[in-house]
Amino acid sequence: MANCEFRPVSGDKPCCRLSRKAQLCLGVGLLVLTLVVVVAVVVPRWHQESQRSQWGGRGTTHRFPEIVQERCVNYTQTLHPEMRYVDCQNVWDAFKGAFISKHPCNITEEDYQPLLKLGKQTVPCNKTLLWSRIKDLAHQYTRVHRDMFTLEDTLLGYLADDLTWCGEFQTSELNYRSCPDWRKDCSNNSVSVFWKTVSRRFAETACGVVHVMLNGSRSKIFDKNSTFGSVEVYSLQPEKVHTLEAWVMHDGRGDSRDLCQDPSIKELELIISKRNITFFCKNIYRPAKFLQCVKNPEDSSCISEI
Ligand code: NGD
Repeated sequence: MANCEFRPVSGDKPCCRLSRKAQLCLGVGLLVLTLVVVVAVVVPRWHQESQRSQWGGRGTTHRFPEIVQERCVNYTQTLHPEMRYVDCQNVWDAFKGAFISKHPCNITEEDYQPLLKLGKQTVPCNKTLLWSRIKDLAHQYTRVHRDMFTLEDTLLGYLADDLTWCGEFQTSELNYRSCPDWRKDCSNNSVSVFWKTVSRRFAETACGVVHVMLNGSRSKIFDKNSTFGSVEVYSLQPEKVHTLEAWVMHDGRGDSRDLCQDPSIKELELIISKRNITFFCKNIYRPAKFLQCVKNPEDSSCISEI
């Protein structure tokens, strides 16, 4: 290697210009330094970033912490002031604590127990509405029929509905780039385990007649692999729930088939009867009319609707 002595060029004032050799040495030195910085700082960061974006699902919803806290305040102060006692800071801490720093594919129902404790809520008997594959219509229904509750009309369901969240193993960060997809990556991810846990508790605490809205336009009207079919159906307590009434919603195009005779509905009936719960099924042929009649039950055209 060149002998790097910093000598002024002859004839020039000392210290003002460097010899060619010294310039070369300085250049090589700077290059080496840059390389060291790239290897030591940039490469690990890049590796971390690429690790972060490894999942096949959408990343954490933008402003997730703020949205959850805002929703908590809105729910407990405005929508359900009887829950004013809930401390939303504690709720957020418990929510975060369930998944932050943990491997996003290794979340357990146990992790959400502190949050469940803070979000305890009683739904009156006969007022629980479950749904499967027909969320919007179920929500339109409870928006009109305000004494009925879907899971998303309770605090915990309300906090999380339509949001995505996940953390990163051994860091306190949220992953905004990607989260595990429950089909492609893993089922024990923060979102799926949350819904499984809160759905189980929601069904376990139901009493009287429980209703479920099902989508008559789907090939499997009742799907035993859905959350309703795999969690909620088995969490209803026969000591408290005497009847499950299914509403099979038609697509509103005058389809007059009796979808209560569908083989998947028969399968549901069998599971429910075996659990000592009575099963009823109703076709709702015109969902739009049905909603109108929920709004104006006195209307003469509504006598035959549910
Ligand atoms: O692991 C999963 C899963 N993770 C996310 N989702 C999952 N569905 C599974 N079957 N298994 C998503 O849940 C799925 O992509 C849908 O966007 C959403 C609801 O699933 P859907 O329409 O198939 O209906 P499910 O029967 O699975 O669930 C509806 C019932 C309803 O009575 C609520 O009380 O279960 C409760 N819930 C479960 C999951 C999600 C609500 C939600 C929700 N609000 O997003």
